[in-house]
Amino acid sequence: MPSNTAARHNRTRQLQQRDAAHHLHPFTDFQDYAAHPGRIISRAEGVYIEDSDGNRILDGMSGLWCCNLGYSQPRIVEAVRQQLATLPFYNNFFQCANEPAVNLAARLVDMTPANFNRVFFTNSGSEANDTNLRLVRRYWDLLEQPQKRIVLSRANAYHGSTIAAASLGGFDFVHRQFETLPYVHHIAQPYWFKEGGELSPADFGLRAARDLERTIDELGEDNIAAFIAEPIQGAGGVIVPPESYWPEVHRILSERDILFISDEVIFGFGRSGELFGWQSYGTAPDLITFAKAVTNGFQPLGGVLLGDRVADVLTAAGGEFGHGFTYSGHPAACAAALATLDILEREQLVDRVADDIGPYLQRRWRELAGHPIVGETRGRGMVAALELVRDKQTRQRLEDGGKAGAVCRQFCLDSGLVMRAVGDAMIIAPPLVCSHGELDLLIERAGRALDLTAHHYGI
Ligand code: PXG
Repeated sequence: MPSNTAARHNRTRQLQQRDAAHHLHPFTDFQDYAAHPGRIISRAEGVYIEDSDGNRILDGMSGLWCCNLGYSQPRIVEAVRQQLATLPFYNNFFQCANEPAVNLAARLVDMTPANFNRVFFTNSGSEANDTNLRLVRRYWDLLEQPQKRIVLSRANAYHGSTIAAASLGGFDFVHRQFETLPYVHHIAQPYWFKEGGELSPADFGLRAARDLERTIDELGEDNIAAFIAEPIQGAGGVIVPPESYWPEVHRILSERDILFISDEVIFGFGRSGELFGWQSYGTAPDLITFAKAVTNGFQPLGGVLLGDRVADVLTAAGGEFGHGFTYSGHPAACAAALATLDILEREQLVDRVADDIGPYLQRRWRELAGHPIVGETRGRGMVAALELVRDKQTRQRLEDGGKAGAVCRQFCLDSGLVMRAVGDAMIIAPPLVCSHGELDLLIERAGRALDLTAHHYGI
């Protein structure tokens, strides 16, 4: 082993030991992590990450669904640098504002459909969803309908990790670890492959949508404040709903006086081929949650875009809105967002997803459906998923307990690809700037990982 390589390995081992000894990681089994130390990511370039041992890995997950423009964006870096040199921080409380926050608010409003004219900034998607609950509650109080308190969400949703956002989320194992908010109720999710049984996708989509109607009727429209949903569930496994689902939800909501929150933390800023995912499905949200790709993941920033229906009530009323964060509208984060949106627009990346790279990914991804252990492929724009099975007809899994996903994920990494496993669903959300050649490589490496997984299970 050459000595610089040996030195690098030593350094990696040192970091791994320190990491295991002192650093508690999100959504991680602490006991398991101590026994199986993580990979230290040291650098990134284009659509590749590089670990401390020098392995270059194609990042099929855009960081964590956020580096939509890839890792090499010097204009964003320069915008942040300049902002830190000019005004590294000032708050937006007590009759103050800073220039990047003002400009970003106006910019977001300009980009969004005409009935969205106000923004509230946070540092993350979780805080943005907490903010949504505060906005919704205040809205109904100001309209003197204080009995409208229940918020509906869906099983297997992900809306973040604060107490409020995790209550909105629909992961049972998470709910068992804390006391959830009593006024959040969950309805069915539109996950046809897992729960559709003998129903056609179209019939199952209608059934899942009508669980919303049934629940509203059961709990009483007068008691329900809002419904929150992701256009396509992301962390839940890229659950692309059957085409029948959203039109039916839209009908149900439009016949009732209930606010609709579209959680666009993953789909906002182009991933579906529209600026927001709800635009791909023709729904009409009153509130939009955003985060992640708004800064290309380079700075923490999230927020809520308020439709006029809510904003007009809140801004017409007197009385302080008792909510906000030290870093709401942080100048460096807002500067990063402004630079990100410049690139998104200048390079017409939303159109590129709709017309070129999105269709290309979907076409190539569907080729994997022919693989012996793939039960379904699905996707839209720049997200896609496949289901690992032993038997395509019966949808029998390779192994009980959703463990095959983790096996396949390891083979992906060994093949130089970051692909995420959600149980036995393998999911990708590559950068919107990927070339055709980079997507070809992604498909080739995913195919290799599938071959190795099949071999592992004796198929
Ligand atoms: N809403 C949605 C739809 C999300 O996907 C959040 C809210 C929370 O955002 P913050 O910025 O507070 O993390 C998210 C975050 C995964 C994974 O494993 C997904 C997210 C976060 C961490 C892991 O796919 N999404």
